[in-house]
Amino acid sequence: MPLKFVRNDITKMECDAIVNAANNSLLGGGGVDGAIHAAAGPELLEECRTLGGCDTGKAKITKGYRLPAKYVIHTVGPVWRDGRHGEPELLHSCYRESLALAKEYGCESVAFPLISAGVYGYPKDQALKVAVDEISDFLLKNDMTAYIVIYGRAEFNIGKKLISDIEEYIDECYIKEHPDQRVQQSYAAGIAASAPLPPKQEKKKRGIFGRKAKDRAEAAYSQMPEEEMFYELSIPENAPAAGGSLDDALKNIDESFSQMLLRKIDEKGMTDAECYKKANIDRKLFSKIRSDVNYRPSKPTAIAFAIALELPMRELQDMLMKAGYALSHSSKFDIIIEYFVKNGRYDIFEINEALFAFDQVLL
Ligand code: AR6
Repeated sequence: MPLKFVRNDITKMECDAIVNAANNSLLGGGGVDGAIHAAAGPELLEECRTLGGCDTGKAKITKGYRLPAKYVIHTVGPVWRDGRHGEPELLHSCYRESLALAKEYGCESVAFPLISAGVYGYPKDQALKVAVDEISDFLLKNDMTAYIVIYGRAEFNIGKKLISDIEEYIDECYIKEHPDQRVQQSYAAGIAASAPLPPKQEKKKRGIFGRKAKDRAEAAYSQMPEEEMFYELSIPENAPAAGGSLDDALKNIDESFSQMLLRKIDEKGMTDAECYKKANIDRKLFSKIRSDVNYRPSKPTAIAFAIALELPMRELQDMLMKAGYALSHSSKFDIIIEYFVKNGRYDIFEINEALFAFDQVLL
């Protein structure tokens, strides 16, 4: 996929170029800069001496020497003051200039650290957002694979509010899927749990399996008609009648994943490229799916397309079914996807940040 998040030391990245978060002198320093110079060897510093420094927000390129990467793109991020001294514009510019250089040198893959997010003090969540915005914008128009290299866990920091909303949603779904006996009993007894929660419970803290979410989920569960507890799986209109021959049944084979994908792209008025880029899917993989009517994608790929097409929950489930998958409340990954779809949030990079934060496979 064109934008990937990886947890790694950037000096180990085997791609055409890695980006260095340097300073104006370009003569080395601490942090990622120090690590890159140490791994590349003294020849890197020698070449850097010939460059005459670099302005903040700009970028310069050198060879990679002893690094696995062919090139190092040195860029100088802004020092964070309060966000009102042009820091965001300068940081955006670092990514734009670095990507432009990577393109000029024919790079097919480039890895970025979170520029300015260390010694220069840029708030990590905001630095990450700038990185994702600028790189994904570039990838919409260019064929390249970009990596955002995450060095420490704290660097990946989607908003606390979003994390707690997702946690609460996971709690609620988990409870619906795994109702304890007490809940089942109250459901059987037809207890309407619409009464407000006792004040003591209302005050309790939220969080993974926190009481408040659990109580609300139990209340919701006990009010829910049985058929709504599970997704409806619609039986196709052309489903063969019981007792027909196997040949007849096979004649009625349903639309495949690939056919549904192409139909939906047309219906949405998108071009193929718009769709696979928005889905963060490689062009070659898309071509394979396009040319093979029976292609069976991986589950994350199928979901990525459904997200790019902004399909509502029911259609997303339908599309997944065609690839042989479903979303279930027994999986955190599935619940997180469902959370975003139900809230109409179809930004694949935001979803990936959340999946990463919850240690799940990314799209
Ligand atoms: N691989 C990937 N990421 C890393 C690595 C690594 N090996 N090491 C650190 N990071 P910083 P800045 C992350 O301080 O804020 C230097 O002295 C780190 O966790 O390296 O732009 C320069 O010479 C952080 O998220 O760069 C400048 O003087 C990110 O890389 C100054 O620091 C950037 O942290 C630049 O400061």
